[in-house]
Amino acid sequence: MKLEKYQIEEHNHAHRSTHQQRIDYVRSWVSNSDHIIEKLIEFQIAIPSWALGTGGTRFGRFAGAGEPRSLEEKIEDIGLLHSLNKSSGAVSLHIPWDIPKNPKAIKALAAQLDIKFDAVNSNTFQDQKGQQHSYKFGSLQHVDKTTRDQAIEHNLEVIHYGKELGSSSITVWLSDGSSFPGQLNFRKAFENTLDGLQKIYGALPDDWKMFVEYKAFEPNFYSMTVGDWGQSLLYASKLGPKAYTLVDLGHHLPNANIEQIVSLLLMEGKLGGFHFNDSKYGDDDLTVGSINPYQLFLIFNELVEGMDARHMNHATGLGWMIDASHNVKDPLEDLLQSVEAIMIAYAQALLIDQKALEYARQKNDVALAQEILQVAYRTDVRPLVAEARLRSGAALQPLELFRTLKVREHLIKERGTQTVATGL
Ligand code: PSV
Ligand code: MN
Ligand code: MN
Repeated sequence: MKLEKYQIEEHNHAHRSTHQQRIDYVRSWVSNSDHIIEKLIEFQIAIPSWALGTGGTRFGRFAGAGEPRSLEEKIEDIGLLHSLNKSSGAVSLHIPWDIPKNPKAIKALAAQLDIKFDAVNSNTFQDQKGQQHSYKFGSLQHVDKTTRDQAIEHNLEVIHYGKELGSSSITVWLSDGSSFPGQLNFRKAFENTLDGLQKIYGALPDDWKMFVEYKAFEPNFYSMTVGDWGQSLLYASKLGPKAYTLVDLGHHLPNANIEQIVSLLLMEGKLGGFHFNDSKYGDDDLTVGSINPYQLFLIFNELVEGMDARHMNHATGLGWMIDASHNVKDPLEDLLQSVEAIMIAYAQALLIDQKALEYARQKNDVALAQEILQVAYRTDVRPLVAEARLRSGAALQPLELFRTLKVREHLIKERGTQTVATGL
């Protein structure tokens, strides 16, 4: 299924006058609204190839209908999202879940839909059919060298696919760790892992980045070999200038101050990018902004301030990716909501009067500092985000249009109820 230009235009026409009233109101008191709208238009968020089907939990998966049956159909789904919001112009692939069997054709299809390839992800957290050595006791940390070599080889293969598609980064997330005290020699596990990462790093093309993703717990419950930003930063620092830390919002212990972590990684020039999602308890992988949108806003405040201080381009300076996938919502509707939540948090952060905030800090005026943040957070910036969509040819209300056009129903007709969707 493909959305036609006239369908978007008709929808926008029907919403035009209400939108005009709303945007005029915001413009009447937000002096830099055009600047914000331009920034929003540039900002693109990569959709994970593993989130286009219903995710599920370790207890089960309730597959939806009309889900993509191939990588081509996943790219087409992202094309649908992108025509609805013009902010989803990238995909992040997970290998071997989504092996591009014909990279040239996949690349051409993506280009046609204006979709770029963000980081490719390796997978040494599951055993694949026919795999010689098991990752039950880890991959890069493994006590057995042949298992470690196999994991390294897999990562090199992922880089190879990435090169063919025009990707320029690899995200390495390891489930390595231990579930019981005594199971692992922490130092040796770290050293083996570093050695493996060094070999992978050595195979990176000059203009590539390596993102080292950390996670506090799960699937291992006693220790994780890349368990927090400290360990990730340690690896990234030892690896070299092309290695960075990747922050997945769901990978922290409860109540962690993620915005502070973001600020310091950025200060060190070691923040590589994000896996956006939301959670109440742990790695819940819920829709971005569905539980704690204030935290997301505070993270974007650090990003805007920190990236401006380092003269970084907001749109291209970091890897902006979603990593959320679950059981109950239509995956495409869910992703539209996630992208919207990110754009809202970004727009709110762009509203912050950073000079006034700094002044309040210098005066130790804590109440004023809080006011400045909350004035921005409590502003309804949705008309700005909608205006950015309007100007880039997308829909004023993407979710509503998705439903009015019965996109899922069309996909079910095309694809039936079969699904090959993967994901954790
Ligand atoms: C692990 O929880 C993770 O966040 C990593 O990014 C994986 O690549 C992804 O989820 C798999 O679903
Ligand atoms: Mn992740
Ligand atoms: Mn995760």
